[in-house]
Amino acid sequence: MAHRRSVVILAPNSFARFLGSAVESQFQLLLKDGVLASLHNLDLLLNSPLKSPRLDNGFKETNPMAGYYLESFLRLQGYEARTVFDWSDDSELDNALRSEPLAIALSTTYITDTELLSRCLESLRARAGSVPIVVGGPFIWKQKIELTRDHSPERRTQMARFGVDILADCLFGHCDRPILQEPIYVAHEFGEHTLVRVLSKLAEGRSTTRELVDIPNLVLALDDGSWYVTPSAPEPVAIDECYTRWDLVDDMPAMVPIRASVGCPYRCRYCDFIELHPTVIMRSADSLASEMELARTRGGRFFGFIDDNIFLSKKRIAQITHTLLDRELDVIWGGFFRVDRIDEANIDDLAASGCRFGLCGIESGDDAQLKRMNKGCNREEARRGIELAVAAGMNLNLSLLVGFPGETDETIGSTIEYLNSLPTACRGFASWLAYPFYLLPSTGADEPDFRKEFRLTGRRANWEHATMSYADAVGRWAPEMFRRIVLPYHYYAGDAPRWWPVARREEGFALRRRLTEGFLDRLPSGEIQERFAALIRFLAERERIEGGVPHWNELLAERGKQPGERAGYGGAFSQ
Ligand code: B12
Ligand code: SF4
Repeated sequence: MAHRRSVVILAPNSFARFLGSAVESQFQLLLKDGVLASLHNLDLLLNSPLKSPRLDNGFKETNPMAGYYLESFLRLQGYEARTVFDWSDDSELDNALRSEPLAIALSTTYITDTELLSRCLESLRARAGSVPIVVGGPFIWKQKIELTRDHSPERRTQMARFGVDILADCLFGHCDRPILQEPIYVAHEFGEHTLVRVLSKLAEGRSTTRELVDIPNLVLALDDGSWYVTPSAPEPVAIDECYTRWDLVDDMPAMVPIRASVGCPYRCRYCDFIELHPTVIMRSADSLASEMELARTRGGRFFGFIDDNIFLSKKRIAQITHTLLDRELDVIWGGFFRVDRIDEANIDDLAASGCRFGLCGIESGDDAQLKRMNKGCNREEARRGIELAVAAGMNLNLSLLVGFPGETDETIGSTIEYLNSLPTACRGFASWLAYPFYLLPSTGADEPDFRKEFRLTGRRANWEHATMSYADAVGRWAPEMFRRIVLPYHYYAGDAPRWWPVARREEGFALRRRLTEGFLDRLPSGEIQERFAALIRFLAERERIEGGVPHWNELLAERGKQPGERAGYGGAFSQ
């Protein structure tokens, strides 16, 4: 008999158990257990007095905010909610299931396609017996957007000309897999209030499609394999009041996720963030400060903003930084932002308010490409922001979009030349990451007129246009860029220890790069060892290696998991 008020939220921080590693991480050197070989981690392994120091695995293991938010939200509604973030094996899930939950709420914040969803559901069902599974979050919301926008016969015929089978591409198109037809899908921009309505029905023992159809915002499978979409209705979400109640969650994360706004006013052609939250809503300064103060009472000081773009305008930057400074919150923060919004007038406030890292979509160093992407800035505007930010001590991850329509060897050449002209010897540093273009439904690039102009066919990781294909972008151009760009490849949040002098950091990057290239070039083990030893001698305190440098395969993962060998799955796209 299920416990009537218990709910398990499954909000995984990684799907490595189903997917392996992503294509954009093909140049990242790995330690033995798959953890990133950041300089910070190597330094800890070599020099820490602890036997097993806690290593940092960067953003890939960042618990999604949805897990914390939904846990506190359901607790406020009187449920005994408990979130499972770590799904690297089933132990945490099995523990949570001992509460005999009324339902499992699976979050799709990081679930990006139907194949991954079905693998998750199969694995979950095997552990959960007959407990109802409710699935919600951005992937499900996107499927409904596609269904309502794309599924007219005219649109289907039109898209078929570009090699896109709309029905096969969408979860709510043709679906013949029973496992995908099982769950109760909540399809809404938010969805938490709909979830509560579903839970109260389940608590009354009512779980059939017929018994749920009067709840809005659901998509339910019918016996004949088709889908029943219940009417859409707004949810009473007001972002000033609806924030994570940090006093109600079990565990505080090292980096506290927080939201200052939803939506983005820009219209970059490759981006589908904007489709998720079509209206920009900004949170008030008071509300933001209240949440931060609450998190501070539980020891949270390091905040990761989850906004699509924190820097909505220069006025907004001023509002956020002044709030943090006036309230003397003494925090460290960062997140996705448009670096071209940084200028001489706001950089001092940004640094003083604790802004220390940015995930910045640069996309390209070629102005014609930026124009085709409708990026809304040129390369010199971005350069100014980057230079100011790194000089002020911020670490930036500049992500590139490789292979967007119009891309040629010349445009890639401009990007390489641009990145190589950025400053390196500053207090903060910029690293870069290559995302192959991933053609998403509901983006400007998916539109027929744009497709015609660039002879663009296919979707997701199966595209081709007049001058490039996905396979070229991943197999040829990304490695070429890695070899020619001098900035460090992005090794995630805390790559080099912050207290290192600049020269030491740069030398560490150069030595690790040589080692990475050794793997890419498939050098014999002896030569790998030479490069590894040079890095270790540089990093380790002398007394720690008096007995000699260990063999590379004592510290690093086997060759098959290193750059040049790892097969990656097609990931999403740059910001
Ligand atoms: C911030 C962010 C990140 C940050 C997270 C930092 C942090 N501190 O948490 C970082 C940089 C780590 C990141 C990484 C990635 N991200 Co990201 N990211 C986002 C972003 C901008 C916000 C996510 C967020 O936390 N929102 C706030 C929470 C509260 O909202 P939410 O998750 O949508 O949940 C709400 C509802 O959806 C609902 N809900 C959620 N789950 C459930 C479940 C049920 C049952 C119900 C009823 C409701 C419900 O309740 C919540 C409150 O309303 C979104 C874009 C966006 N605007 O959503 C992309 C997004 C989630 N990312 C995306 C992707 C693809 C990735 C990467 C795979 C990219 C890559 N190739 O590396 C990685 C994956 C990382 C991993 N661990 O596997 C995609 C996912 C696409 C999808 N699901 O279809 C998104 C949606 C962007 C996009 N393309 O549209 N990301
Ligand atoms: S890429 Fe960033 S700036 Fe451009 S529309 Fe998307 S969220 Fe906004």
